[in-house]
Amino acid sequence: MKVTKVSKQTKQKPSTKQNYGKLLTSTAAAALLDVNQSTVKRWADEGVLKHVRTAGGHRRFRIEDIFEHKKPSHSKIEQWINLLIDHPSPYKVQGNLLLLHDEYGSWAKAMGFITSVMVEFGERWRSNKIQIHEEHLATHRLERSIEQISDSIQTAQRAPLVLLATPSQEFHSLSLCMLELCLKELGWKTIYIGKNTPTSNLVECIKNGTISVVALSASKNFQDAKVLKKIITDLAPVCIANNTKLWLGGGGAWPDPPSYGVRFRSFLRLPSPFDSES
Ligand code: B12
Repeated sequence: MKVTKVSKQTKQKPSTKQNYGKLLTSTAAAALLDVNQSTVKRWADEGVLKHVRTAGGHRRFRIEDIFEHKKPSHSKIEQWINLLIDHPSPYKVQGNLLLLHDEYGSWAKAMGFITSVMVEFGERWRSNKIQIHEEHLATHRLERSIEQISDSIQTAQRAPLVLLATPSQEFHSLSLCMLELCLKELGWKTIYIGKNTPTSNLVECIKNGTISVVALSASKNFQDAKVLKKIITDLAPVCIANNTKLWLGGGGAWPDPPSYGVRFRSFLRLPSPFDSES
């Protein structure tokens, strides 16, 4: 979905803002959607929920967009949770993922929706509404289905290579599978190192000289900001020496902005390998 910016210029042209009708704050939108304010902000930033920005940078929502979002999304998240804990065949999950891609128009947007499903999974697990084995089964099934779709996407032999990993002690690797799918759609080649990867191993891989980007994911569970900062400090010189970019994503406590590399908050702003900046 498109995010329209109400910038300083549009302030001088009030008709644009007037055309957008009565606007709601994040708090009001959250109350209508029966979720907390941070969820509304995340949905807005991921492009899942349409919004505009005020000149001061605050998110504002149209009531029509809130109602449009409320109907399908809530029941859709519920349907996905039921699908994943209901011992589905991998084909059924894959089929539903492909339909989701059709509906959203890109894997980046579809994976934004799947993130919302996983966040809800986490909430239900935390409040004991879902048992550990159900969460494990669902994550594993989803991971395998996403991997199979990724494997079926061909990218050019000479396309630039992105290495995907999570840092030491980080076991939340589903985000990497989701990222891999988004990257392959854009035309990147990927190498999946996966979870719990020591920085020293990443350094060795970068020194190989064939990697264009190292993409690291740290989940919300990784709140040790010092450790994450040190990973960046250790990787930066070897990345610079080998002309390798560093992308940092997930809800972990990465410094923002980092001393080297780019901090991502969703899959939406991933560059294409054909962009001159990539
Ligand atoms: C599945 C899951 C697990 C699985 C992971 C399996 C796997 N293969 O991934 C297992 C069972 C291993 C697990 C373990 C644990 N988990 Co867990 N887990 C989850 C769950 C439900 C989903 C994780 C996920 O995939 N999220 C979806 C990803 C894609 O979201 P994201 O990380 O925010 O990333 C977003 C963006 O930043 C971007 N992105 C991510 N990475 C990157 C990278 C790049 C380069 C880019 C461009 C973008 C990008 O994509 C996403 C889209 O917006 C979450 C719930 C949640 N809120 O996420 C809990 C959760 C993260 N886990 C939690 C906990 C507590 C744990 C354990 C400590 C439990 C325990 N007592 O053992 C352990 C810790 C293990 C460890 N050391 O890492 C808590 C963390 C609480 C907190 N501190 O806030 C959560 C939030 C659950 C909860 N509600 O309480 N978990």
